[in-house]
Amino acid sequence: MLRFVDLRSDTVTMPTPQMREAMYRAEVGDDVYGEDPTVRELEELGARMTGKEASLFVTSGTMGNQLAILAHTQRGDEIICESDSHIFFYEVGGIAALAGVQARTIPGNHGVLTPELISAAIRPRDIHQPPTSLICLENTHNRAGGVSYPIEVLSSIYTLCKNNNIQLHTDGARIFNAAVRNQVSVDKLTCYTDSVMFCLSKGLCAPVGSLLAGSQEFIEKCRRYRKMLGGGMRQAGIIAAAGIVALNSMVERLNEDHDNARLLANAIANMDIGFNPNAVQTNIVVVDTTTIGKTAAELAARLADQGIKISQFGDYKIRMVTHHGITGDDIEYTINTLASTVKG
Ligand code: TLP
Repeated sequence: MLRFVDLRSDTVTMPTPQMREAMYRAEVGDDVYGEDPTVRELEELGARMTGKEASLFVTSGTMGNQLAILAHTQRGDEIICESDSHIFFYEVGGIAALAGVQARTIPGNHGVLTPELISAAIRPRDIHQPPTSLICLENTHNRAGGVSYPIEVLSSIYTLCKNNNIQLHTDGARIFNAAVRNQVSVDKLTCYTDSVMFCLSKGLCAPVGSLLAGSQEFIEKCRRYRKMLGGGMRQAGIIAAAGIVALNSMVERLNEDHDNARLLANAIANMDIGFNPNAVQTNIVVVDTTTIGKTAAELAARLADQGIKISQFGDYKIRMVTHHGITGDDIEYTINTLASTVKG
């Protein structure tokens, strides 16, 4: 029987039996009235873990990022983000359409911005120029292949922001992968940002939802914007219950996904296609297919014939993401299939 291995994304993870049980038993109420005890518990847990005053349960990572940008900026402002960041690349132009801000994009070093790069892009006070009001970092960086920021870089960027009276938002869709990679609790990363969005529905396996954390005042603003955008959910405790299980029991196991990504990376490095395995730090493996002599589409089709699904990240770029649904055997099968596809 053909094996089926879905490496397209960690968004394909399924809720665990413990999550389904918690969802079934969840106490619920109308969350727009602030009466859902399970949502409140999740939001308190998210705030506590990130060391922030408050957090807000939102439908998706995209909504969390967009609310943060709405709340941190005024129309006509400029925000700084990395050229390949999710906020710039994948959020449907929301920053322009919703917040009315423009992006100053800077290519990072494997997705990582430095204080020097950011500092050079901050606008001077000048009637002709838009004010820089927000810096957005992505940790881990998706398109760069799951790269995590060194903690000292986060700290110096935060200092730069404070010195320039600029807010700092972190797209931490996979911030728990970054925390596990750095062997620290997540608050050791989030102490260097004014707000952070993180996804419950990726490696942490919850079926739906993300949290946005920050100061009480910021979260109240975001709560209003969430309502404006139609994101006020009612008996949302049903899904929040899975989020609580995700935060309490799914963080440490991300190490397994990182180990599997490492196995895959080391094997690809042996395929003589100029792949640098050190670029892989967490659960994402991005491979340039140019030296294989095949486009991403060709490779994706060949692998799909063998039951392996991957993402195309460009004409000559593929992405494979390890997650809870991927076993060591799946990785071995992927390595063998990839090796013969690369040769053939
Ligand atoms: N990323 C998805 C796709 O949109 C590309 C994926 O499969 O990786 N920030 C980052 C860094 C993300 O990777 C994603 C999702 C989001 C935000 C948005 O989260 P959702 O999908 O919940 O809106």
